[in-house]
Amino acid sequence: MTIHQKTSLKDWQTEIKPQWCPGCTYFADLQAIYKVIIDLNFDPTNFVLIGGIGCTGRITSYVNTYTIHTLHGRPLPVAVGFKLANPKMNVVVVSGDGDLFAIGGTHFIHTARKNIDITVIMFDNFVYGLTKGQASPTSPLNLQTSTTPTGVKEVPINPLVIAISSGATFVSQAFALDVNDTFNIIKQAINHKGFSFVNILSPCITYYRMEDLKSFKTKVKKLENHDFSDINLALSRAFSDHLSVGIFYKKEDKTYEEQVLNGNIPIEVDITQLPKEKIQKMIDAYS
Ligand SMILES: Cc1ncc(C[n+]2csc(CCOP(=O)(O)OP(=O)(O)O)c2C)c(N)n1
Ligand code: SF4
Repeated sequence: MTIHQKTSLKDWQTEIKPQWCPGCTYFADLQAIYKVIIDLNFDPTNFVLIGGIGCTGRITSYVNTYTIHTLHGRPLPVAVGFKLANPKMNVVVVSGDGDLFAIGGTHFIHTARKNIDITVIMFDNFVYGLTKGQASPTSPLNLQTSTTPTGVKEVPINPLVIAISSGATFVSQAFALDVNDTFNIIKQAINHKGFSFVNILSPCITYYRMEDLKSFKTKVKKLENHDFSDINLALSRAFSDHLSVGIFYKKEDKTYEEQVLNGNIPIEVDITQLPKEKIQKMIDAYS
């Protein structure tokens, strides 16, 4: 055992108690994530967790490893930079539906199409939680929120369809209340070589109406009789079974870093030795 090795839940928890509403589905998502990193025997010196903002982004304070709490919508560009500079690291992004599909929507598309070997886990609570329940891109039609008093009128974004059609090579969905299943799916996503996406259906229990929450549970089904290697079928199931859980699409392909780095490890740069005048000249050219 190296001095870095962590084997128990206690090792991976920080002293900070999660600041989520009592009963929030994110507690279950966090448990599934802890279970995976223990099961995969992650070495914290080779593991970075990158989050955006919102209730979801708080997760970076709860896992005892390298973490980066980025700006709203920006965890993916940060993750891409991190992976290219440190291709041996396990890079996992945890972000919300507002973060990944509103302000960060274009980053999602362009990161998926790179097939860079990172895992993106979305806590899909169907609203903006931290800022008190405004409608988000995944809010279902007619959901009443503080910004949509007469109900949401825009067609909700389908994260699975966007991920598959953008070039992600592992696209899956889990349900917060089934921790074991979520654990299994996240584990497969992390083991996948390429851009993997796990959407965890995690309805916000504070800003989602209670009657909708109850009926939500009955709508979640297992994705059965499916061939995840068939992209056309995957897209059609992602449309028709958007509340099903399982692996919708999976494909082995070259990763971005294999192609651009071509086996070369990026050199470490001593920032004190950077040619400051040259850099200033480049900055001035844009000002
Ligand atoms: C540039 C910018 N605009 C707005 C905000 C305010 N803000 C903080 S959290 C949030 C919504 C987050 O929603 P989501 O990503 O779904 O996460 P959740 O809180 O639901 O987990 C917003 C709009 C911000 N932090 N930065
Ligand atoms: S607002 Fe919703 S998502 Fe945020 S902590 Fe509370 S229950 Fe969870």
